[in-house]
Amino acid sequence: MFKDYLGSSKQHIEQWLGEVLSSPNQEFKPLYESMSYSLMQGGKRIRPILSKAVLEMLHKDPADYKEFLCAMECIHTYSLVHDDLPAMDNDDYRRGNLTNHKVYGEGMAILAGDGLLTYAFQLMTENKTATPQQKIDAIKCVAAAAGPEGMVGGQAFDMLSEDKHIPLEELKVLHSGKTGALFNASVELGLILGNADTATRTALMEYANCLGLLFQITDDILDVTGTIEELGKTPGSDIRQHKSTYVSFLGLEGAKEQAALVGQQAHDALDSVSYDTSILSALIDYLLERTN
Ligand code: GRG
Repeated sequence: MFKDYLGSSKQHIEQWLGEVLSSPNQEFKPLYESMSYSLMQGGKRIRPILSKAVLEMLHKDPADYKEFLCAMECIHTYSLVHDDLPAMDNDDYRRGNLTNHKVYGEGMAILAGDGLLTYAFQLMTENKTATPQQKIDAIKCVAAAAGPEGMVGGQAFDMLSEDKHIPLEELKVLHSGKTGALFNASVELGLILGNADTATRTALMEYANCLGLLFQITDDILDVTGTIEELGKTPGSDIRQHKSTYVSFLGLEGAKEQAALVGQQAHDALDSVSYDTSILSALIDYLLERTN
């Protein structure tokens, strides 16, 4: 069952995360504690699960590439820690727990985020299975997705659009950076490390694009319907109520229809793939039906 697949994948990833993060000495322990607080605090682990599923589809053992999978989750976690800071969203709670800066202070939270981001790149270089060329390609792909061309760019655009209504086309650009880029990189990592052929790459990158968009539309829907489990927030209390979202453009029902349409496009993209895509296909439906 797909639910079991998700559960066991999450378990593997959390075990690998626990293995790779340990303080080299007593003096740095407080920093590692702050990094570990956010890294080991749950979350869906959807980005490394995506890379894992693509590797498995290509008949690779994901354990051989655990540093890359952990790197994706380190980068995602850093983005959440920094996003929660007073200078950004100023959130007190994440995943039902106090945010990093509320527990460790603002300075340490900034450093924990910096530590997670840079450690991700160190980790990828330390993998023993990938070839040097695969490492270069993978690191370039992840750097481009996380940096100013991708997530950081999208976050900056989001910050500058605060309290503004931007057109739908600009909203798509914003999210393709802020959220979509890491989804794309998660899939691309699997393709690079699994030596996928060109046709498979093209199809799966189309799938990844749809999945990132789908994730964002459902995020906007959940923000309104209030099923995102964030203590300290009531549905719609988020800053996004003053901003353009898929729900503000399309209405709740329209956004749900759009999510279903994009989900179908993701399924269509998998049609031409000659490998077993059942897990990737189930992931689309999981994201469509998610409640957190
Ligand atoms: C600070 C550089 C920088 C970037 C922040 C990720 C992000 C950009 C902001 C988070 C705010 C937000 C709610 C974005 C929308 C989508 C998103 C990334 C949600 C959180 O990801 P999930 O649902 O989180 O995968 P879990 O908790 O499951 O890990």
